[in-house]
Formats: sequence, structure tokens, C-alpha cells
Amino acid sequence: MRTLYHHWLCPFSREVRIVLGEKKLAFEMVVERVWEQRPEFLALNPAGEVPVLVEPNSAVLAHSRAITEYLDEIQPEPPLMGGDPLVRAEVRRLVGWFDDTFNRDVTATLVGEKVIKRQMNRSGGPDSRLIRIGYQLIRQHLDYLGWLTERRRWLAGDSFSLADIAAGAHLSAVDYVGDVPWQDFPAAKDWYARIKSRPSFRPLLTDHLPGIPPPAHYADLDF
Ligand SMILES: N[C@@H](CCC(=O)N[C@@H](CS)C(=O)NCC(=O)O)C(=O)O
Repeated sequence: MRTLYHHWLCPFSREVRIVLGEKKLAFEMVVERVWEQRPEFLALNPAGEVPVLVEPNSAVLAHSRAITEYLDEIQPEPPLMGGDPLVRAEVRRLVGWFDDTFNRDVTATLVGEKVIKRQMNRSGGPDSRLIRIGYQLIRQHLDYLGWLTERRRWLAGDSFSLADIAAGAHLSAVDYVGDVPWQDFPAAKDWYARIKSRPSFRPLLTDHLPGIPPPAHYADLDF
């Protein structure tokens, strides 16, 4: 069996879960408390980060981009990278945008400060200055997302791709903590409604972290 080491609100792990769902590849999940730095886990990934995917033949893959592109190569249907080199470059740019820029500006500040810090029992409460910055910056990102979807059917062009998956994974983690001002950004909201209704996305909507329930609209397709 294929095994994914993950953490519930880790956007990078969520990307891999969605890709496995799109590709209809069966897998089991193991929650890894990365902050414990278990020697057995460090032996799988010396970076000490989730996601890590262990294949049925025991091959070990680490890093979300390495894993998602690998899965797209071994299971080409449905294609998630685009066939044209220019489209592939745009898919990669946008995956980088969400995994690097959006993550730094929004996911790491809102989800990181409010939930992950608490789970890791790190000293000190959430940094309210960082959270305020996250609230400001998410508005710019939602504006950009809406701008893209008003010009293209999906984020990188005509087809659903890893770019939509990366954006959906990050936004779903932020939505779990109730911090996405969807009502002010109707174009981004329309795009997210389409993402939410995909079967590959449904399992994420049933996630419930012990002691940290999601807001009511989190799993609602008509939010
Ligand atoms: N660039 C990596 C980032 C993965 C990452 O940051 N994972 C976080 C959880 S979302 C982690 O495992 N952090 C471990 C730690 O901070 O000790 C990827 O795309 O896979």
C-alpha cells in the first residue's frame, strides 16, 4: 500500500492528498508530529518535513513538488501539468507563487501562528502583529486570484492543474481557521466553489482536528 506521512493543516501535504485523489490512487495516511523529530521519520526524510510518500515498492519520496510531479508522470490521467511548455512554465510559476509567496504572506502567518504554534507547544502565544499582516496580505492574494480567473477558466489556463491544487490546498488550510474573506472577493469565491465540489477535494472537507473544529462554512459547498 502507498503511505502518505502528512499533517492535517499542512498545505503541502494537502496538495499531495488532492493529487492522489485526482489520479484515483489508493493510499493510507499517517499523521506525523514533525516537531517530535522521530528518528524513524528523519531516516525517511532528513529534512524532517511532511509530506513524505512511501510507494508500494518501498521507494521514498519527499517534498510536495517532487511528489506531485512524480505522480503526474506515473499516472498521466488526468494530466495536471499541461502539455505545452509555456503552460507548464505557468503552472510551475503559480505553484511557486502559492507555495512560496502565499505561504509566507498568509498560510504561515494565519495557520502557523493560530494553530501550528499551539500544536507544537511553542512558547508564547500567537504573534498578533504577524496575524494582522496576514489579514492584510490575504486580500491582495484573493484579488490576484480573482483577476486570474476572470481571464482564464482555471488558474494557469484552460485546464485544471497543479496550480489550482496548490492554491486550493493553501486556501483550504486558511479557511479551516475561518480567515478567508470570501464575501469581498466573488471571483475568487466562484473559483473556490468549483474546487470544493471536486471529488478529490471532498476528503479534506471532512478533516476535524481534535480540539480545533472548523467553522460551519468550511465543508459547505454553498458557502
Ligand atoms: N517545501 C516543502 C515544505 C514542507 C513543509 O514546510 N512542511 C512543514 C509542515 S506544512 C513541516 O513539515 N515542517 C517541519 C518543521 O517545521 O519542523 C514541501 O513543499 O514539501
